[in-house]
Amino acid sequence: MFFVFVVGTAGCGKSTLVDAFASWLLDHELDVATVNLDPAAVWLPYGPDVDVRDYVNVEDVMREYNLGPNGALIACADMIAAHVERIREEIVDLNPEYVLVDTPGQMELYAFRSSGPYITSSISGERTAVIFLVDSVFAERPSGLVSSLLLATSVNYRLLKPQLNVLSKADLLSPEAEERILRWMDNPVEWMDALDAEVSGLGREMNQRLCEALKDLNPTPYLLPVSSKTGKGLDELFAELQRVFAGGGEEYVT
Ligand SMILES: Nc1nc2c(ncn2[C@@H]2O[C@H](COP(=O)(O)OP(=O)(O)OP(=O)(O)O)[C@@H](O)[C@H]2O)c(=O)[nH]1
Ligand SMILES: [Mg+2]
Repeated sequence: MFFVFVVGTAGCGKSTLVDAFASWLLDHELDVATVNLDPAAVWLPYGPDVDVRDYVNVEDVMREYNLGPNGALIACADMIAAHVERIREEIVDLNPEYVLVDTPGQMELYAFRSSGPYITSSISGERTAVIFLVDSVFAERPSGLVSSLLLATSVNYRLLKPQLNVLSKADLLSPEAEERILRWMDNPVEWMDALDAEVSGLGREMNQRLCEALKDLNPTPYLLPVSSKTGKGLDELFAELQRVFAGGGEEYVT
């Protein structure tokens, strides 16, 4: 079994990608199971084969413990950890080739609390990859790309799995904007120039240092443009995941 965890900021397109990529795998006659780890999901574009809401319901937790929405989500994250064995059994019983895992919208709850990395390592197997979605809306600005890649790096640091960074909702970008973002990734000097034009003063100095830190951490950064709406990039996403699973994953650690 190959496990793929889809992670990213609220509304960046995680659930839609799980839906689109599951359909892509099925169209290519590959067996796939979808797992929803978001206890607060009201509606999902796919019917999850394994669903954390069968174990933990955020509204029940709010009522039972008199918690607000964020407090309840924190409690849910910890409660899910208590059910990981059963969730893992459900997945193993299905025995698919690919397991696509949709993670909670509140990325910091998933990645930064101790339960998220614990859940990830408990339900996944040896062949596990993380897809981190960088929302196109943020990446269009040079400083937005810096902060998105810093987030990608902190998720990588927390989960410690081979990670593939994806530019999501690529259909919303003009061809010129997409090219520009990919050029910034390849050419830090051009990225720094764009940062200088965008921000002044303290922000400028910080941008430069952060940009350099990102380059130090990953001298060959990679960002794959994908659209779940048009299907653009899904072939490449599969090919890149194959490379990660084949053991060439080190290069994707951001
Ligand atoms: N144009 C376009 N819209 C997209 C794409 N992927 C997702 N969206 C839209 O973005 C919005 C959020 O998508 P979701 O898949 O729910 O995002 P999410 O990351 O699962 O959201 P949360 O779980 O709430 O954090 C929806 O309106 C989607 O239709 C895409 O590739 N292109
Ligand atoms: Mg979602």
